[in-house]
Amino acid sequence: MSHKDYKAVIKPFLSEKRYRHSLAVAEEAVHLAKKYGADEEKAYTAGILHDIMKDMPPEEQLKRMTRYDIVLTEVERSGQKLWHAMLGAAYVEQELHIEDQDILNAIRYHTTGRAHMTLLEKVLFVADFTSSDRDYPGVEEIRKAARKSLLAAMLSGMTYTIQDLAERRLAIHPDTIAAYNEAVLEDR
Ligand code: DGI
Ligand code: FE
Ligand code: FE
Ligand code: FE
Repeated sequence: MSHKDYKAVIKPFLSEKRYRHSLAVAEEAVHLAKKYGADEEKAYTAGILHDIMKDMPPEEQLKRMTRYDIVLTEVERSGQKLWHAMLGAAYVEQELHIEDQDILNAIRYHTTGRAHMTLLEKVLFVADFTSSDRDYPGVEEIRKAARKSLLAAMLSGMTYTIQDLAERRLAIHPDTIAAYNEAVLEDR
């Protein structure tokens, strides 16, 4: 599919803001792919599609997950923000017939991260934190880290996320913890 085709595919699913975010993440993912040696075309595809299910009402997300035989753990059920990544990967595979496992995993794990992430998975994970539309407190620090290394940016992003989740008394997904632990130990 051409870049124009991908834009047309995601457009009807997303709010204007989320559509712009998706374009910005795709652009940032290509930038990081160039810098760190990942496949630029795959980075674009993963970036543009990563939030395709994000604006769907939660009940419809649940309904669609049943269709793709996605079974949620207790932590996943409690974390509505986790659903669009799992569902997005299934949708992209089943309906858009994207077969590249690395692209599917990058989408699947873009919210939590996980242990042993591939370069492409890391690129999307960091691009989602540092894209030009982001303006949360601390974004500049993560952008600065991303200029140095993907590991530094991931650590900085995951620290922010885990701290925020704990303060809000939300459950932290095992994949989030595994990604964090691996990164801290690698950073020593
Ligand atoms: O979809 P985006 O907003 O672009 O970004 P995202 O897919 O990274 O989602 C971020 C949200 O996901 C944020 O509200 C925190 C939440 N999140 C990330 N990791 C976890 C989590 N929520 C729970 N409950 N557990 C996690 O481990
Ligand atoms: Fe997302
Ligand atoms: Fe993210
Ligand atoms: Fe996103």
